[in-house]
Amino acid sequence: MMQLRTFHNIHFALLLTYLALTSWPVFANDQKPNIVVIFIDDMGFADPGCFGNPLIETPNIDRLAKAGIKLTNFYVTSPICSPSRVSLTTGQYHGRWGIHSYLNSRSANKARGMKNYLDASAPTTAKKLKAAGYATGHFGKWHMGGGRDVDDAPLPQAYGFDESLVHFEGLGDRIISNSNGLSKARKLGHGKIIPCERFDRSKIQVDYTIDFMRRNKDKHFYVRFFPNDVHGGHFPAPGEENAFKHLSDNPYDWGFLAVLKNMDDQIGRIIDEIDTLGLTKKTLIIFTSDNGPSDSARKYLKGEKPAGFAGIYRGRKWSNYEGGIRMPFIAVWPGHITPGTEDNTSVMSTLDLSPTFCKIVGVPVESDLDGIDRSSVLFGSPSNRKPLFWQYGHPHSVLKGGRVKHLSPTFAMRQGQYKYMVNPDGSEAQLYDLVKDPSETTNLFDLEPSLVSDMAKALGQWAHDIGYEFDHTVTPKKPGPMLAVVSGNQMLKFNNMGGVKGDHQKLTFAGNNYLDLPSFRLPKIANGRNLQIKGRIHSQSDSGVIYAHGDHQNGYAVYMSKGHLAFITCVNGKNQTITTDAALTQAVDFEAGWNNKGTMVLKINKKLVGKPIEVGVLTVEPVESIQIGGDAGIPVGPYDSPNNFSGTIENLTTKHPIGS
Ligand SMILES: [Ca+2]
Ligand SMILES: [Ca+2]
Repeated sequence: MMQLRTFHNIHFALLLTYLALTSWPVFANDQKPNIVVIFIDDMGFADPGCFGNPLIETPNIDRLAKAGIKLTNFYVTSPICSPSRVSLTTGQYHGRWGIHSYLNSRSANKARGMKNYLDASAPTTAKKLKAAGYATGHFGKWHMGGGRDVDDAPLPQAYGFDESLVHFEGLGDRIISNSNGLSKARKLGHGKIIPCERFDRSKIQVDYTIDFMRRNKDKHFYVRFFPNDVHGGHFPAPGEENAFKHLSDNPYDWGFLAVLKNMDDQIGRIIDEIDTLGLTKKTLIIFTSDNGPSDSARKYLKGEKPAGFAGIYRGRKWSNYEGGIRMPFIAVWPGHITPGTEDNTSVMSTLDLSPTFCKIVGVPVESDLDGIDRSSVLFGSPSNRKPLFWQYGHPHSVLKGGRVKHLSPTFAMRQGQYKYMVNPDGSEAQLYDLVKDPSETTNLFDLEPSLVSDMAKALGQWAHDIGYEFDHTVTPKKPGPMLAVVSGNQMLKFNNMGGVKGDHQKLTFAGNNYLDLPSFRLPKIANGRNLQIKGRIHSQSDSGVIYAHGDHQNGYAVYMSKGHLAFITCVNGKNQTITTDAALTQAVDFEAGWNNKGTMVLKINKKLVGKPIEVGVLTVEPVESIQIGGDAGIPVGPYDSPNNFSGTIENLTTKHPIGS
């Protein structure tokens, strides 16, 4: 990264020098547009009315669609906020900047091998347009560094913005909408802290956006409005959700529709102001979203479903299936972009926005951007694009979709009409024809071996170039039998070894089978993290492992021992065990775990078994993976591997708070 940073510093200096000497405008100076980027937080493909919202229209977003071009093959680079924003901002894959999941606290970022913020030497649209004479502003969610306990992130100004107003996930002037957040923000410093109501955030950000446009109406401006109304939870102004209760029997929809309407109203104020200022024909407006609509395993378990619509697409936020990464996209520029048009074939990415804007404005871009100029697509000439690539998931994050069918492999590639997906160990390889099968239902892996081989090679090369761990020597394999269990608020997918029956609500083990977690999905548990495993077990035999992770050096296991239930933890070769006094005679609820000080507890039917034991904090990660219904490899406890379990485990839930 140091080399990259240095390169950019030098390169940017050269660029500035070059700009001072020359320019090669695509449009004459008086024809260069202002550029307004509206980038929504967690808006699904089918949330805007003009992209198929089944419940309400979004009159102002729909107005943009009527005035411009809609693209239906537009992608972000990640199904989660921070990386998606980094790629939009830089025109480079976020992995080049060490940001693979959402930016969190310092410890959580470190645990996932992530930076705390986007390096200020990164190339940005704002730096280049500012150098070309544009006034630049960013108003809304930032989430490329700063906030929580990160107080040393550069301010938006370091990335080329003259003015900014963000909220808690950023530094500089910011609006904060809860009292706890206010004191934290004040402690963190670096900017003016403005208290506000949650439901007023977008109104205030639009006030700033409008003020910025008014003050800069006689020069060129580049302004970004990044609202986060539709990011869950949804907090409309009191009473506003009542107007939507008749539209849906899903309570989560009510607040969602109310905040969606508010956001649409605020976008309408921006469009109206551009018109009032007489700038409509001089302004390019871009509208899109940073990732698919939110997902939640817990909501589905309760028979509910999260709000927001991905349309026909599979997956939502946290998924590399289309619903997580394919976004609604509109571009408007009267006189240049034909009103009311739609392009259903051209692939475009947020990576392309920076080079596209720069091409239109006539400023050069760095040679190492991943994005390419796609202005011709916006101007009505559909064309093919070179392949796009994605990485999301372990080891940089465990946040995954809320339903089993939303759980995607961690790497993906789109080439033409085909999409190839695979895990870094070659597992779960999938190939889809997105033209014939946009919902990704039919895996063509067996039918197109040479295409799989070519795409696997290209994807492996890309992963290598970015620096991801990826075994590109391994032969890809299509998914074998798998079962998912609930881990935190997500589902975690295990290989089903030997035909375990049931699903995450009730698993039935026959004494000769078990679930095995692919090792690339292993959560981190060492260095003072809480752990909780709970569920309801009905054992059919006196012995058998319910849950095991690691071995007798470092690991833990819950197992049946002579009819008793035992919980063992091994730390650096020393172990402690808690065992029930009596043998189990019927189904019981159990909970085993330890806290961040290394104190372990076992509960049966919510009552403590014996006393908590100080076992100490694991200082190294267990070497072996997790199994449910057995213990593969070297056993954790005093039994022979694999010691398969016989019986049922209901509602098994694990919590590995790994700072995802
Ligand atoms: Ca987001
Ligand atoms: Ca083991």
